[in-house]
Amino acid sequence: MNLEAVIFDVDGTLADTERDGHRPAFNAAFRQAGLPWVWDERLYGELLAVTGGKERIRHYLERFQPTWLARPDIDATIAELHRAKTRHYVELMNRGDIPPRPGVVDLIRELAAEGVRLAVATTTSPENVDALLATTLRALPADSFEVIGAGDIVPAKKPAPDIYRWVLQQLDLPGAACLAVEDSANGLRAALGAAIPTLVTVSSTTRGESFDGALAVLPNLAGVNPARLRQWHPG
Ligand code: XBP
Ligand code: MG
Repeated sequence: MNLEAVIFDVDGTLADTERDGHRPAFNAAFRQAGLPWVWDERLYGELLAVTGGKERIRHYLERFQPTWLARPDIDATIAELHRAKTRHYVELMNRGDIPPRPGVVDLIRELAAEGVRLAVATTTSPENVDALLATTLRALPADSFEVIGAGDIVPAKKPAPDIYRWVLQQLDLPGAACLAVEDSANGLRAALGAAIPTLVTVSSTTRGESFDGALAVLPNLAGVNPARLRQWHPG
């Protein structure tokens, strides 16, 4: 089947946002709420096993602050912390310090020029995707992605395949006509679960993960063009 669409993950794939954006934003939200919780790089690397910001905070509490989970207002507390985290993340992006990963902008431009359809499938909040498009990816037209699947639009986040299935439905394409680009084992599992051939571009937080089933595993997307994607795509 011809390659009709490429579906990009966001965090770690388009930019190194986990290390430079999400982690500091979580810490800023905790600080602002007067909480002594600090997620250093090592701990954050472990917490990344759980995707989704609200889910990650809950997972942290389960492991390290179990008494917090017994509080009657814990759901509201997590939701408020996460809203604050999103505000800090968007502010951080607006400072403009986070560059796209190598090869990302050229590849997206070249795919668009060849008429390949473009989409996003991410567990991150839609506000975060908008901020990334307006800052890190401002070299691209704002409407580069025809479909954006993000955040709570599906209840089960990666590694569940739901977000990829939702995007396929919006594109009205079978998985075999698409190619997904992911940086993590959770993301790879999600895309393969929706029967989408998947290329992996390893990020600073996913080195050392295992990527069985990927079409190829690359250090980044530098020099990757549509012709190479078609070679990898099973066709
Ligand atoms: C990204 C994530 C996200 C972000 C936080 O995974 O796991 O949860 O860390 O985003 P992927 P929110 O790259 O596979 O999409 O705080 O907005 O949920
Ligand atoms: Mg990712």
